[in-house]
This record gives sequence, structure tokens and C-alpha cells, in this order.
Amino acid sequence: MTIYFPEVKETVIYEGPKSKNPLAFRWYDKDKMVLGKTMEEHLRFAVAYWHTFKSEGGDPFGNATMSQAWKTYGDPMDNAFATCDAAFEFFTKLSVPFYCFHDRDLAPEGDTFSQSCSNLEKLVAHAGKLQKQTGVKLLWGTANLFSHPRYAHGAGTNPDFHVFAYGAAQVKQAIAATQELGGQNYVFWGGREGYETLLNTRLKQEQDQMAAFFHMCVEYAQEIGFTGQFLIEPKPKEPTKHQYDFDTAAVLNFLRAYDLLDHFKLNIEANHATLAGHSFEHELATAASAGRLGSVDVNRGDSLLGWDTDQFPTDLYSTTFAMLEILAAGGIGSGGLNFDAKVRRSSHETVDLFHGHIGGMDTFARGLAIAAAIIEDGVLAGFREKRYSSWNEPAAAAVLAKGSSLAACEEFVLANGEPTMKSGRQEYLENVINTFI
Ligand code: XLS
Ligand code: NI
Ligand code: NI
Repeated sequence: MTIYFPEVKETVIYEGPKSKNPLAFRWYDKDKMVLGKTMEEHLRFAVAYWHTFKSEGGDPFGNATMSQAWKTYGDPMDNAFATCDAAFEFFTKLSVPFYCFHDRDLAPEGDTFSQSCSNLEKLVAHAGKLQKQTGVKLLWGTANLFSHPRYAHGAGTNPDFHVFAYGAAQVKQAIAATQELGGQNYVFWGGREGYETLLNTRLKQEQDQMAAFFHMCVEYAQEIGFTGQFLIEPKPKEPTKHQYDFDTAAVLNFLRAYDLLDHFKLNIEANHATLAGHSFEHELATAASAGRLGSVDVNRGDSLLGWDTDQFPTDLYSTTFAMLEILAAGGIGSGGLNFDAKVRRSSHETVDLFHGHIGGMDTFARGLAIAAAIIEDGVLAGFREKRYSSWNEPAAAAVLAKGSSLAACEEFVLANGEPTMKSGRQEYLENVINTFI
């Protein structure tokens, strides 16, 4: 058996905060109990197949840089089998419980649709065997409906029905593959579901098409008995200028308008949140407030760059705030934290893949521990309780129970006069957070 990651002999283990070993966890102690669950159960980490094993490090100015021994085979299918072997070696050595893939990551596109399907079936069988051997599970599968030139104008929103049908047929296969591998979720990321100019676009028709596409997916899942959760991943721009699934609010509105809300939750990605001009935690809280937080793509952007840089998460404030929202929502359920992240093209050695993931896992484990300590202390909850306490008054409670009126509010004001100003104490609360970090 070929060893692709000789730099890690067995598995990466927890050595504690004092460890100087770059290939050990300092904070992620998977069996450690936090608020009644192990860290592993809370965080449900997944590795993204596409970035970690397929991203070659090319950019518009230069070629591939990554050293990937699994890509040395000439035949695309041999290559795909070797990549799959390398992937499971990596998952095991990192001791992550889950992974995620696109159909075209796992198996190459063939010359015909049928050949693509048969390529995928072969690789699904291989991945299934490796899942059994290693115990690693599939968090979610998805279809790549954006790389092939046929999808230049989108898939579900394509003006050409032929392309729409091709996308639908491909998704049918990808859902079946996800089901066969026991995937706990299936993700739809818009890819090229958006537009560049209204000069050639019927905006309403494209959204109607997309909704019809999703309804067919829901029906197909029911037909084959796929019980995984369907997830939509919002992203505001890139590759197209206007993506229909701009942010959580836009996706929730779309799902409600087309009677799809019961069938979908959201997969929130940190870097997509910031591209939309929101904070990561805002997107998590917005999805959770609608009861639709499904899973998370963990990464980070760069405040100086305006695109999806997909860097590994290393910002402790961000992971703390994210974990506060996830814990407040009651946990991530059947979702998980998927590292939709890649190393920089200058970090071209396989050991860099370990450094990226170890850092991300440690940063989230610390965020979890800090968030748990804040929750146990009760300081934020107590502050908010007091801040909203006037809503417990009978006149206010009647408003929320829809049993009041403008006239009743007027009466209240006439009886109570001018409200007194109350400080929001933001600076005090920020200082409190720092005492936990
Ligand atoms: C791209 C998306 C993509 C999805 C899966 O920006 O984040 O990686 O997670 O298609
Ligand atoms: Ni993503
Ligand atoms: Ni992304």
C-alpha cells in the first residue's frame, strides 16, 4: 500500500496547550466533555475533498504548485482511485469523523453522461469500502454544476432547457451516490446560479426554474428514501456577479416564496458571510432564528481581499462568536463543521495540509471551550434578560401576543411619560468577552 503522508506516522493526537509539536492538537481533545457532550460530538469536523486533495495551487498568474503524489498516474480513473486512497489515509491520520465531496472530485467526468455515471459508481464503491475499513463517514455530498463549460450560464437557472435537464440528471446521480455512502446531508451550492447582466436575463423565470429544480430534488429524495438533510449554501458573488442565493435572508425568502422551507436548511460558510457584508455569526444567528441552521463551512476570508480566499480559520474571536450561536441553537444536529479551506499555493507540501487542519480544529475547539465557559457563567444571558425585561410587563406582553393596538400603546405613553435611556454597554460586554479569551 502506498503511503501518501509519511510525515504523520500514526494519528495526530492531543498533547495539550504546552506541546511544541506542530503535528499535535493543543486544544482539540476529542473525548473531552463540554456541556454534556464530547468535543468530537459538538464539532463534527469534516475534510473537504476538493480543496485538500484536488486543489492544485494554480492561480490566474501561475500553474499548479502542490506536491500530490496521488496525481502522478496518467489515467484519470487510476488517478481518482489513488486520490481516494490518499484521502482516507489523511482522514484517518487527522482523526476527523467526516468528509464531504462533489461528484466530480471523486470521479472524473467521462466522454458521455453514462460514462460519467459509471465512473462515479466505481469510485462510490471504492469510497464505501474505505468508509467501512476506517469508520470515517460522509457528512455531505454535492454535485459540481459549475466547472464544466456546459454550465457557463448556470444549471438550474440556465436559459437552455437542455443544460437544465443535464444538471437535473447529474444531481439525481449525486443524491443517489450520497445516499449509497450514508451521507447525512446533501448540499446545493449555487455555483453559477446567478447572472452577469440583466440585458440577457429573465430574473423571475430563472428563479422559477430553480424552485422547480429543488421541488424535483425533494420528490426524488422521497422516492428513493433518502433521509439526509437538504442544505443550501448562500454566497453573494463569485463566480457570477449576482448570485440568487446571496445570503441567509435571501435564501430564506426564496424558500418561503416557493413553498420549500420545510425541506431545506442552510449550510453557512464564514467567508461567504463576510463577502455578503455580514459577520459569520450574523449569518449563523439568522439561519438559527428561522430554525434552519443545518451545517457550517468553516474557513475565513481576508479583510483586504474581496474574494473567497477560503483560508483556514485561526481567529479565536470568530470561532468563539460562531460557537456561541451554534450552542444557542442547540448544536449543529446532523450537520458538522466542514473545512471548506485551502492552504496558500506557496504552502505546497503535504505537511501543510496537516498544519491547516490542525490549526482550524484547535481554533474551533478553543472557541467551543470559551463559548461554553461564557454560557456557564451566564453573564451574556443575564445581561440580555435584563435588557429585554420590560417586555415582561403586561402591556408589552399583550403586544407580542397580538392582543394590543396603537391606541393601547398611546394610553401607555400618556400614563408613563418619557422613557429613560438605557446603555447597551457594548464596551463593557466586549471587555467581559476578553476575560474569557
Ligand atoms: C464555493 C463553495 C463550495 C461549496 C460546495 O465557494 O463554498 O466549495 O461548499 O460546492
Ligand atoms: Ni462552501
Ligand atoms: Ni466558498
